[in-house]
Amino acid sequence: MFDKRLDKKKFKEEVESNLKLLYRHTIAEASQQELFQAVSYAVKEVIMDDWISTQKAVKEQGAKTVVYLSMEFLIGRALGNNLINMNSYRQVEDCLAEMGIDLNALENQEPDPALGNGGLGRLAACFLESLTTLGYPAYGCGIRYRYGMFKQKIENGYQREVPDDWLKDGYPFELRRPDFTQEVRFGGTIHFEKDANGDDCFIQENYQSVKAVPYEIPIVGYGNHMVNSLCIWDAEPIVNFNLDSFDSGNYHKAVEQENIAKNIVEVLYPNDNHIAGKELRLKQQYFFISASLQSALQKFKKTGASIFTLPDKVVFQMNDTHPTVAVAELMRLLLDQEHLSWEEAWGITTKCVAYTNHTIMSEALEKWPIDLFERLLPRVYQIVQEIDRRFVAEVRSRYPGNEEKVARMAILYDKQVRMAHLAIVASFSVNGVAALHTEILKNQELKDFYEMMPDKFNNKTNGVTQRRFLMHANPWLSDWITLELKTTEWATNLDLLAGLKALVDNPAAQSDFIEIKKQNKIRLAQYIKEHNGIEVDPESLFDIQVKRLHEYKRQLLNILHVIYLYNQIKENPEQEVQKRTFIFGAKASAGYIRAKEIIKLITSVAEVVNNDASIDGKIKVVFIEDYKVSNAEIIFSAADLSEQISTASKEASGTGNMKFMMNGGVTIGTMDGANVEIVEAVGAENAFIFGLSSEEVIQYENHGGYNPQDIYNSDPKLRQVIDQLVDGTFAGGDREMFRNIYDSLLTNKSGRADQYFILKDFDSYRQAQAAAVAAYKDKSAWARMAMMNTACSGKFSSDRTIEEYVRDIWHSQKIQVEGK
Ligand code: 26W
Repeated sequence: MFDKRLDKKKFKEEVESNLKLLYRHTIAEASQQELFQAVSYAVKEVIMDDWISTQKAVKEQGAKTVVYLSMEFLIGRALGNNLINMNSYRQVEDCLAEMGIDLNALENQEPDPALGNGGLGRLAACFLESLTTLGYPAYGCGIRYRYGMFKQKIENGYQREVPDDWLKDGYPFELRRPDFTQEVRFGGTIHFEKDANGDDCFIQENYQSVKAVPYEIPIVGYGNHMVNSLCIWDAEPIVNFNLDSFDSGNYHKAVEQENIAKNIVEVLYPNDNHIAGKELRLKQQYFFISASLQSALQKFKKTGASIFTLPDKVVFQMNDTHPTVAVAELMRLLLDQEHLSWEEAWGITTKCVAYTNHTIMSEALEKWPIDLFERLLPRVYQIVQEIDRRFVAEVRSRYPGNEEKVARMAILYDKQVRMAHLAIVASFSVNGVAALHTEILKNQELKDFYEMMPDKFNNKTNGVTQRRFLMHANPWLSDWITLELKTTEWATNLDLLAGLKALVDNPAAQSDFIEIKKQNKIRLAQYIKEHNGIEVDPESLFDIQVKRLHEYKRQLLNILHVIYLYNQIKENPEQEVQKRTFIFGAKASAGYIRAKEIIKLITSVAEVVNNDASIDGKIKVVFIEDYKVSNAEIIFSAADLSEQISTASKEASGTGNMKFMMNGGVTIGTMDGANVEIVEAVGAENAFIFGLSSEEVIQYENHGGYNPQDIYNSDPKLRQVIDQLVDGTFAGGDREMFRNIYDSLLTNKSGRADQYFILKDFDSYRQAQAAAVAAYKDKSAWARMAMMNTACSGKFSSDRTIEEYVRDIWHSQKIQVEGK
């Protein structure tokens, strides 16, 4: 159905007029980028009406708003998805075609806004989209980083980081909202005075301040005319640069303010699961939190309602600990600006904030040095001290004499502010992101807190939006599903995919499914040819691992297995083998040396394997440069096998696993994170599970690890693989290039030997791989398996996740928006 407001004639005129206004160009003169901008503005024009109606409806219906606080929103490209959600993709495609414009090419002109690192940021984007599609009023609050996640170039097999200047051509979907500017203060000194009413009044002096200016990006709901906002804050100097000022003191001050402001939002920290503890990051956190909370309070106060009803109208969901300073900032606003008592302010705060934990990796747990925290945020620190004082008193009264417990649980400890503890103490809800993850939180990492406040803890298994990862990413499969189910309703009710189970044994349906997969593999093969110059065979088994590079995710296990296969093929040249393409995509944090070494190993193995004529192209290895949301969309749909092979207990949930599953990728994985629930949904016979269980891993860890030497000595084929790391096979004769990786597997030079149980799980992984290849030989059986994965993926829609958050945590209500 063509959106009425998007009538063809008007739309064409709009595009032409935009070209003229923006560039003084006609269609014939315009570049692709200019066309992208003009078309995007024409689409935005339509979105605007719904955006206005949504704001009006929220106000009139007085519904509770979910404020999703996150340092990261990995939203990906907007044009195509907005059109899908407006039910106008095909029509606009046709309309543009008539004008001689290729929509797909225009989509590729859009920068891929990468304001996030990986899973956590992408989850935030899926959540906003689902909230809107389901009709819940919501705001995302984050930072308008000048440079997002770096672009990755592979040079000589190594990763090089290139700045992501995503705003250079202008971003058509954002809207600057200067009238909602806020001031954010850092540093200085504080003292209190009595005001006219005799109330304590905090005075902050000699502070530095910056202006926080919001930009809003529309989040378009699917087929419901609802548009929520992602609000990202930019920093500007308070003292405007004054060229008339020849007073050098002022001049310097002005330059200084300008720099402070610029610095704050300059760049996204590209660390995933690892904290650097940098002052600038704390500044970023406070900057966007203070601005977001001030703005939320202002909006609330405009309604004239009593401040005590705040928890009925807004809930702040903290995406990991990164926004946790919100707890103290909300207290500060309620105490110092609203002049509430501590008990009153605490009563409100603890009904408004909730916390999601996304990782148990200890190096990711945020702790700030007290001296830094206090210097940067003097008043906020006082408040944290008071929260800590009261909490510690409570622990002491609950567990008299148990000072060890106090030490384990305190917020301020060992000269550090433990952000997770602050978040848990203040939140009315603490959730993990998959069933297994939540159990580990309750029974291991956060055991003390769970024992003291069990009611707060709950699980919300992650999900992903099918609008982006199926409808936009895989139009062929989407059309087929609609045809078979005779409805498009699965777009908003993914459980309907279960209807496909009736077809899994139907030969015609199987061959359709195989054909669609093949088309997607051809599309990816073309991308690889264009971007890597490598020829891959779409008839080969596509085995794909795409995700951030981290030792716990074990890309190393995958590539060691590739080496193993390569050796086997070389030793047995006559043996029939399944042709396979191993595809990797992964960014390493700039300072994560081991991760970078692993990238170099993958690209080096690719170099040798792909150029060894003796193996006759039986296996190929591809490292896709610059893995990001936009190319992810063409990668997921092309996978036969989905690699989800983290060390059990380490991956909180994973969401790529769900994207593969929806698109008919079969999981080869460990019983970790949401894999457990994927296997439960699809049946163990439709996945390839291997490796230690999380209990076993935790057992070993509690007993100092295990001895990889035993395995090295008893498995000659694996030993050969490990030895090849240091015999120059993949390093042009250099025996040192991969020495560190070798050492990490066998010795405890730096930490525990084989900390991630790669040798321990190797044989089990090898067997699972062999089982997968054997299964792949039977085309019909494989098609059945792949179809079962799609059919059983309903649970992993972020719509389901959001409904659970609403039911158990947010208690918000849907609103109705009338389309014009
Ligand atoms: C402070 C540095 C930092 C940055 C990011 C620490 C931790 C993070 C995130 C927690 C990392 C992350 O993205 N975690 C992932 O979150 C996903 C969404 O819940 C899960 O699916 C992944 O399993 C988890 O690794």
